[in-house]
Amino acid sequence: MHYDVFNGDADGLIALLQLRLSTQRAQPKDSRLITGVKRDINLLKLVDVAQALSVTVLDISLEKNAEALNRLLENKVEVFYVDHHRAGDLPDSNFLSSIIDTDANTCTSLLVNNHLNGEFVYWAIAAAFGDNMQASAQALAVEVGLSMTQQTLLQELGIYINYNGYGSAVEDLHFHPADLYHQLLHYPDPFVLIAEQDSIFAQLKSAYLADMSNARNAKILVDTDQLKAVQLSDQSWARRVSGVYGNELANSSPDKAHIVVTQNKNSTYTISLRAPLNNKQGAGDLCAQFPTGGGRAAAAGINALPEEILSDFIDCVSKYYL
Ligand SMILES: [Mn+2]
Repeated sequence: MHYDVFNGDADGLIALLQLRLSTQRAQPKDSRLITGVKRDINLLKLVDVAQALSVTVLDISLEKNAEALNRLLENKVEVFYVDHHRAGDLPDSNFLSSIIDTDANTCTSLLVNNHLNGEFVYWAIAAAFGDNMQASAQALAVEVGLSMTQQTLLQELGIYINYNGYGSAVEDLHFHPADLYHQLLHYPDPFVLIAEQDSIFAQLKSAYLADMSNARNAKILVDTDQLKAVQLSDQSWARRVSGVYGNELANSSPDKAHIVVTQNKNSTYTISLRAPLNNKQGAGDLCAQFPTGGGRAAAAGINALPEEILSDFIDCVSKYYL
């Protein structure tokens, strides 16, 4: 049995899409999918070691999955690992092949695009836009000769697929990422999907627009030259839209850090922190100072910040970016 383990956001999902659209032509791969909401990155431990012959792992931190990875390798399971998050020390094993690059301007789908020599470059561009890698996505789009209109369409597609991955549980999502992946497999060319009436693209677009108009009315906690923090309520729409709303805020004020605070049921907050786009550093380290926090230098989060230390966290962030 082969397992495909992927982050349920645009980057993870489209990384797999590119690989399987490609290998579909050469050798159909009958695989078991393991995925979840974007925040759920402890996925590798869900692989059944006794069943697994090989595993492809996409867009989840190797460091956070090191224990499960070592167990697979010890059991002679072949692992192909592609990612751009903190990796820690790479295990030394003949059963591991990996493409790991933690550069702030690359993402897993762009790494897969290189690996496949650009075979599904339009999908890779959509994924890079979805992961909010504007500059890299635009550069690649220009390189392959896309018009501004085409770029904008791929950007929308990436944003909507990425948006679908956000939620505290898969029940919050419009589509389970595995179902979405299966549906998208019918479209080697994303422009065919985009042009279709009542497509997944159209469905995600209208859902996204409705959630975003709710988010624009969110309560503003802090708004200074360095930092803007907003708070969303404890509802499915808020859990879905928090990440992409954070991207929108970041893009509209590139010199500010942004915090989106979402109320949880158990007196904690889910935190999404974005470093200023013009100073992509520190977010991961800031979040890692708090329990259940972590992430990349440019974008990071805390899954359950106790209510009483929200103001400490906000102080910490605003001092850091002074
Ligand atoms: Mn990613």
